[in-house]
Amino acid sequence: MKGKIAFEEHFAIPDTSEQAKPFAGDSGVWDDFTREIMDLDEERLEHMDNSGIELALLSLNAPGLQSILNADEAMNVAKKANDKMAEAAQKYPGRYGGMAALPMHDPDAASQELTRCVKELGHKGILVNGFQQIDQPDNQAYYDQPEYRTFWATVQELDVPFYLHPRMTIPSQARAYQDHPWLMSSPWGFAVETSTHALRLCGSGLFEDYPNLKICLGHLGEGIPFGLWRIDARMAFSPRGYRGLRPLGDYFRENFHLTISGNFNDAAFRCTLDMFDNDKIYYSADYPFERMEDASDWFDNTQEINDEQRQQMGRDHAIKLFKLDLE
Ligand code: GRE
Ligand code: ZN
Repeated sequence: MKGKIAFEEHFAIPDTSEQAKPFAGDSGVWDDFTREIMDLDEERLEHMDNSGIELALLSLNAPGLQSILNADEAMNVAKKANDKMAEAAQKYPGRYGGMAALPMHDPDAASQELTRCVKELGHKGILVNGFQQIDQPDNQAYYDQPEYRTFWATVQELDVPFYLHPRMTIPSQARAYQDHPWLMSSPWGFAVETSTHALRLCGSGLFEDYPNLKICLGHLGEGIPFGLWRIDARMAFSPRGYRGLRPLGDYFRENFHLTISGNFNDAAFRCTLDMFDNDKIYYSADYPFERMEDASDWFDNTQEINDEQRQQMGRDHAIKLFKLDLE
């Protein structure tokens, strides 16, 4: 399928490129990987062409700004990353757009940079890499915390989607992963960390206060569609501390949007299609952690959807979600 739109497509700037090193493994792939994640020119565009991606909304690699302890330093890197995305969008019109990188230490500063990104740079959404570490490595902020309500007010007002992207649990919290570093990152820990954060948002009353927020999750919803029935069933018995007014599944179904990034599997896709509004499921790849060609080979051919649905998920509904000036 041609004309696809993808929006979990990562890049790095020199300030963040070293962060992904542990994920590249011990072999010689690190040099290739660095080249791929830094590149916003011919090589990336060639992969996009080969896999039928017309437009990629770029985002900073994980953990990005969220592991930079100092607020000023993180803002400095944010501005460079956000400017870089705008530059790429200008250099290759119609091929790139931006998902704002935001330091989340201070909700007001985050709102200000977001406003600059949307109004001045033309970014289409936000991508934040999970919880924010602030000042001390062990100080983690989750965005259901009350101090973030002013930030969410800005997001709702600007009406841009917020992509909650994975990052790893920090070492002091990772006893369950001890002696199993492989378990901590993208094979498993990413989904545990990110789904927990997403469920915190659902259970905090956030979507009662801001019912028009649009939260995106990758990887077919980080496992939540599979667990959704059981979550609501069990919460009938133990809803301790739950601050939603309606069942959690209502918020998840109404306020969330899911991409197929990095989860190119018919069985998982069937579950997501069954559990979730098909108008809020979208294409994305997760380059360079996944091959765009792999994402497209699967998405373009899976028999779980027909070609009309493919067109909607691959393109039309993303145009609507991001209010893109495209047909
Ligand atoms: C990803 O997006 O899938 C990812 C990162 C950073 C490290 C590993 C990884 O963004 O898989
Ligand atoms: Zn990703």
